[in-house]
Amino acid sequence: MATVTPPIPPALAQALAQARRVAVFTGAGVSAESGISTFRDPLSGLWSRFDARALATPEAFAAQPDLVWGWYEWRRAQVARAVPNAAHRAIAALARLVPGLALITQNVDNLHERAGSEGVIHLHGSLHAPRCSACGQAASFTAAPADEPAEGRAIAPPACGHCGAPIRPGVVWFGESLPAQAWQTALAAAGDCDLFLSIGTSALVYPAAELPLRALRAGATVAQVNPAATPLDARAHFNLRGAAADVMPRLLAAAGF
Ligand code: BV8
Ligand code: ZN
Repeated sequence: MATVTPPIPPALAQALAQARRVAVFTGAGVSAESGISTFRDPLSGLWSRFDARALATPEAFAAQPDLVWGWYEWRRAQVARAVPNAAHRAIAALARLVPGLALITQNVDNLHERAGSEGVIHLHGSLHAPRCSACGQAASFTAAPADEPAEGRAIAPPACGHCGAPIRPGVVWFGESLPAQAWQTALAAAGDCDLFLSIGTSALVYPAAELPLRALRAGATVAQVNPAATPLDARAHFNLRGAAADVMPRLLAAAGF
């Protein structure tokens, strides 16, 4: 993808410099420059190699637990090999510079945390919070992810130590509700912020994609960082057509941070 380096609009830099409460909303694109596959990019997107929407469902896990668990273990290995990029680091730095910052992510990786962000709101769960598919008991990984599980390799999920049912990934699958606490916290942050930054998301998955619209309705300034257009383009006040790891450090610098 050609990296463009859009200039930072002075009005956006000023909005960030003066913001009292900032909500940052991230999707797979913020981890793309760390080498984590996004869902939709035609070249590397998970969709192109797996039918991710077919795998990221309770029905798929019930029907093919080994294939689904193997896919998530492959993704967990990908994350373990990755390092946070300049976008993750700029977002972590921003939290130390503005009075109130809420970081809401759709991602299931732990790169925001490894960049130093705290209190990350995971709307769609985490690769690092496996739990029993029956009794819900939290499980811990018995081993590091297989070094290089071949994509699509089936791996039998471990059995729950409490009830013996298969352990499942701690993510929110399509058709499943979002964690109530995370969703309520994210809604409140979107409704309360004066600047909402949507970074690296195709803005297609609901209800998460409601958040920038809620911020708009509440009168916040909404800016988007994405090399490609999304349905949010028509509504956002600012569309920075560029890569997050390039734009985010420049946005902080333009704001005088
Ligand atoms: C629910 C965890 C109901 C698992 C995920 C029709 C209309 C509206 C909604 C629906 C519908 N049919 C079904 C639904 C509901 C469904 C949904 O929204 N489907 C979509 C596909 C239409 N939603 C659900 O099922 C949700 N639950 O609705 O529950 C309910 C209600 C009450 C009671 C019971 C049930 C649950 C959705 C959560 C699914 N889980 N993830 C896993 O990871 O495996 S979603 C998953 O996909 C991600 O978490 C993420 O949210 C989404 C992918 O989106 P992005 O993060 O945006 O990534 P994507 O690849 O799409 O885009 C990357 C972007 O980055 C691109 O724009 C690209 O240009 C950009 N980019 C690339 N490089 C860079 C970059 N940007 C910046 N810098 C770069 N370098
Ligand atoms: Zn159990």
